[in-house]
Amino acid sequence: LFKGGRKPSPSIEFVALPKAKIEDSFEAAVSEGLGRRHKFLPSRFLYDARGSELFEAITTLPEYYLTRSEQQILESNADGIVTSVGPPVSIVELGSGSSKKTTLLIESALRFQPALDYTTIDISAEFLYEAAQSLSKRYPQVSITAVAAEYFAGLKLLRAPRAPRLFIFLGSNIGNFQDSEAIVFLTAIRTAMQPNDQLLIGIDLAKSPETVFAAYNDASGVTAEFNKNILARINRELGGNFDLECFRHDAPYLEDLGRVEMHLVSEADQLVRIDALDQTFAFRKGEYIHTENSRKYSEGDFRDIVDEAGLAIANQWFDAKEWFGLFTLKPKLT
Ligand code: AVJ
Repeated sequence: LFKGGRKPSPSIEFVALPKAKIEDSFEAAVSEGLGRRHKFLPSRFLYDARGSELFEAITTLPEYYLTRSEQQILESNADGIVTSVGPPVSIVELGSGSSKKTTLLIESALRFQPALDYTTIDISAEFLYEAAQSLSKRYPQVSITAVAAEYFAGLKLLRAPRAPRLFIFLGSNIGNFQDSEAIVFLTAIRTAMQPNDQLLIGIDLAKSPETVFAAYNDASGVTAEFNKNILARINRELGGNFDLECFRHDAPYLEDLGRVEMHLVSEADQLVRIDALDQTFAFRKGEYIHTENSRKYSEGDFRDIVDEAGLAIANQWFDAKEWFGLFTLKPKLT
């Protein structure tokens, strides 16, 4: 492993699930979700190429503290995180890996070893490919495997690692799941883990409601556009005729449930036709589509979820305001 003085040549390997599979599931999810009494669309469909671009814009908003808080923690602690697993270490990221945060970990690994295997799993193929290309240009020592798939399918495609793995799941992306789903998800990762692997996970913590609310209801309206993009996507891909002006972004912080919900509220009684489904959906004024959950965890809630998934907290780090937490998790000894 990593023997000899020769620098490895840059490499990217792409693994993609058949595109039809992803599109079919969008069609099915829209038909099923809009047919419910409480209309619902799974948040993973927010992230097509346009949605991923809008989310990147969200991460730079003054109100959206999550990304900056997490980055601050990584800037101070990347070496400690990486050396708790290696060297040598390999990295498996759930998410596109385009972020500054990923490069902090990659650069840290490369301070301790001459080369690195880095695998990234992301649903948005276009975004994933761009991210992989630019990473490869910047870090020729990194062998990149880019897997365009949903997380569960992607985890099953992983090959045997050449070094202990640091799985990374940043940005409080886990907060999109209900607690029962989070347990299923973490269990799937634990199942893919070997005893010496660890999972680095970022979670957003419960805090003042005003601070949380502002992060999802930004003054410049980028989050509103991000939310509405799912309707635009239905129009683009499934021949829908949603009038985006007739829906309003709303994102209440439901403190007792410990989460923000993103809603698209119908501004009028209206009918929306979706050609690909050959279906028409009726909306009453004030009725909403629930498009996303964003969990704000108490430390106790998070600990319970981790435990249920057969994992244990190895270490934890916080930003100065203790708004956000980074945790390394390891498989529990059974
Ligand atoms: C990417 C799921 C972490 O919940 O904060 C940002 C998505 N939604 N603004 C979050 C999101 C609205 C984000 N996650």
